[in-house]
Amino acid sequence: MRHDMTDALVATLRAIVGDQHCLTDPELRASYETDWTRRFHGESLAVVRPGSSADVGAILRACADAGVGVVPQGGNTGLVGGSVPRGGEVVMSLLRLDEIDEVDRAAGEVTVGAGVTLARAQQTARAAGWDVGVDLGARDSATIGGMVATNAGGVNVVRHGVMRAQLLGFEAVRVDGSILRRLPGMPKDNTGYDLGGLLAGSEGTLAVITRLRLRLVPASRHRAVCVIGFADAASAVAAAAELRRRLASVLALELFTDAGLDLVMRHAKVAAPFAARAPVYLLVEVASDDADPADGLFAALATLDVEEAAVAVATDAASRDRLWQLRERHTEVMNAEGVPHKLDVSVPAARYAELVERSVAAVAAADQDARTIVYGHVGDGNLHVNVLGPAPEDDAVDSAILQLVLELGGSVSAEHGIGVAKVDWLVRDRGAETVAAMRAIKTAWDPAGILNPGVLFER
Ligand code: FAD
Ligand code: 2HG
Ligand code: ZN
Repeated sequence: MRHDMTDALVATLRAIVGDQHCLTDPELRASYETDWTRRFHGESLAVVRPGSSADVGAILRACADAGVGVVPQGGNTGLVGGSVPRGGEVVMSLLRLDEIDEVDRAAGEVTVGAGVTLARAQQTARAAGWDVGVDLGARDSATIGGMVATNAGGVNVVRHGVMRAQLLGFEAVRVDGSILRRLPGMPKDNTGYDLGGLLAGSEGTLAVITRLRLRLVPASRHRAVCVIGFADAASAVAAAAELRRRLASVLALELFTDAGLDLVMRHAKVAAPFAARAPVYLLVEVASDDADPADGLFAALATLDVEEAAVAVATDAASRDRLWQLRERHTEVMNAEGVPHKLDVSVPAARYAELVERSVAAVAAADQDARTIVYGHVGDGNLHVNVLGPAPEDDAVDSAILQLVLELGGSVSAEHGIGVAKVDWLVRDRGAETVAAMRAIKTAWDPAGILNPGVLFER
């Protein structure tokens, strides 16, 4: 594009948001242009920070008129490269849309701006005796808008479902500047197409989400966490299924391996759960309001074939947090080891243990020098295969894992989305007819391809 045209666009953007919220200096743009893993990077024309839905509409209209792409961005904690520019787009940071309404205590609902972080939404909900149904390790930075845009999952899906299931209303701005608003928040509201449900998981390709109405879940007064060591993945998966069947109080079922534990202990300086080491670990959290869920957990553990020396149970908040760190800090320590290739996948429950075992072998066959660490949300069939070693642009190991997942009847994206990382795999996973139907939706909402070009679909 000609310089005078981009200059004119930047001048218009400055007039909309003010100079301090239109960043063109490369140093000021830098943190918006590289993703959390450092695997994805691109330069933007400018970073704009709208302060209202009207600003969002004006920015979208200006960019559409100039034919310049827009990359919506929340906390920039996404792990598939969808929140950073590919080259020459305008990054629209939604962090200033950070208003939170009072919790509607009667309904157990709250309306929040798209830029509100999960941690702030949790604090607000908890102060009113409620909680947010989705929780994840990036809570201090991830925004509710980004979490809806990716249809985030996290650690409590086994009990409360994914982000789409928390959504009772939304406000979003289309590329022509028009505002869609439906915020009253009624659990039963079958009035035409579920456009909020469609925006959940749309990864910034259909509209910019500006406000959200969330259903809240009751806050649980009593909690207990335990970590159990197993000889192999199959035993851990079988125990997870049994605990889920026996205990209505199950809130989280997570899996990690000794290789991951080793890295967490080394980098994060967290102690092992117990003296004996095991190849595979299961973390279980139970929570309830009316009775102490630890009693039920102990009774259920007694029926499992586990060794006492390989079980750690925590009931007070500090010890529970220590056990959680063993699982939650995996993502951070992968980054400390290098620039990881992250494959977020899911398979039917019956194939999960096989995926754990075979993914390590599949990576070794594709690259004998690569290191593979797996962990994930076993209660949801969701595994995170992290590979260290290959260069960021070398995707041989990515292909090996995703091919295996398809063979096992799984999905190439469980909770992080397609982003730019898995664009080539969308059609292999969903088939040409389904992707054509998706493209028809994209074309109807964004005919000129302004919103997040290169994400979900090839440009
Ligand atoms: P961003 O990274 O800024 O954006 C993500 C995508 O959403 C991009 O495509 C972007 O264009 C789009 N987008 C953002 N805001 C908007 C908006 N307002 N309107 C339209 N589109 C928008 N994810 C999980 O699902 N489960 C986990 O357990 C989990 N744990 C994590 C732990 C760590 C330590 C880290 C770093 C990440 C983790 N993630 C997890 C991934 C990430 O936190 C989620 O994908 C989260 O939903 C991204 O939110 P964000 O605000 O950072 O979005
Ligand atoms: C998690 O479950 C996140 O910890 C991040 O989804 C996964 O680090 C990853 O690959
Ligand atoms: Zn996860």
